[in-house]
Amino acid sequence: MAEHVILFAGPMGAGKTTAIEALSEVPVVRTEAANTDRETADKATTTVALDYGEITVGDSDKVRLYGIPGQRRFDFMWQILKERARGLVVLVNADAPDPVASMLEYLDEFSDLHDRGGVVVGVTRSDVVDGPGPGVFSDALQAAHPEMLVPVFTVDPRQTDQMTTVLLTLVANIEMRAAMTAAQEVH
Ligand SMILES: Nc1nc2c(ncn2[C@@H]2O[C@H](COP(=O)(O)OP(=O)(O)OP(=O)(O)O)[C@@H](O)[C@H]2O)c(=O)[nH]1
Ligand SMILES: [Mg+2]
Repeated sequence: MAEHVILFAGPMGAGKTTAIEALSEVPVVRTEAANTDRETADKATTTVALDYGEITVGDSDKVRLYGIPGQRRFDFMWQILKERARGLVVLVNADAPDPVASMLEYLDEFSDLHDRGGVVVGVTRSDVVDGPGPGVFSDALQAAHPEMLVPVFTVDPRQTDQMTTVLLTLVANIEMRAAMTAAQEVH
C-alpha cells in the first residue's frame, strides 16, 4: 500500500478547499475564518491553517490531501506542509488579476515538489470570466521552466469527476517518476 501526500496551493478563492471537499472520502477538516478581504475573493470565509481530506486510489493507495491558505499572512503553514508533500496541485482562478503570473509564483515557491514528485495546474473559474485558456498557461510554463513537465487542466473544483482526473494524473506522474528513479538506481 503506497501513500501519497498532495498539497493544494494557489491564490485566495482559487478553489482549494472546494476541491478537497469534492475529492475527499472522509469529512474534511477545515479551518475557515471570516474573510476580511472581500476584494480579493468575494466569499464569506477563508482558510487560515489548512484543509485536510483523504481519498483511496487504485486498490488501496491512500492519498492525503492538504489545502493551504491562499493568504500570505498565513504562509507559516506553507513551509510545514511543503516538507511532507510529494505532489502539488496548483489551482489558479482565471478571474484573478494576473492568473499566469500567479501560477508561476506558486511554482517557484514549491519547485522542490516538482523535483521530488510531480506538479499539475488546474485553471478554475473559467466559466466566470473569459480569461486565458490552458495553452497560455502551458506556454508561460514552458518559457519559464523548460525543464518541468507540468500538465495544465481547465477544471471546476466543485466537480468531483474533473478533480479526480487532475488528481489521478498527478499520482500517475509521481509513480512514474518513482519507478524511473528506482530503475536508474538498479543500473
Ligand atoms: N463558478 C465557479 N465557481 C467556482 C469555481 N471554482 C471555485 N468556485 C467557487 O469559488 C469559491 C472558492 O472558494 P474556496 O474553495 O474557499 O477557495 P480557496 O482556494 O480555498 O481560498 P482560500 O482558502 O481563501 O485561500 C467557492 O465559492 C467555489 O464554489 C469554478 O470553476 N466556477
Ligand atoms: Mg481554502
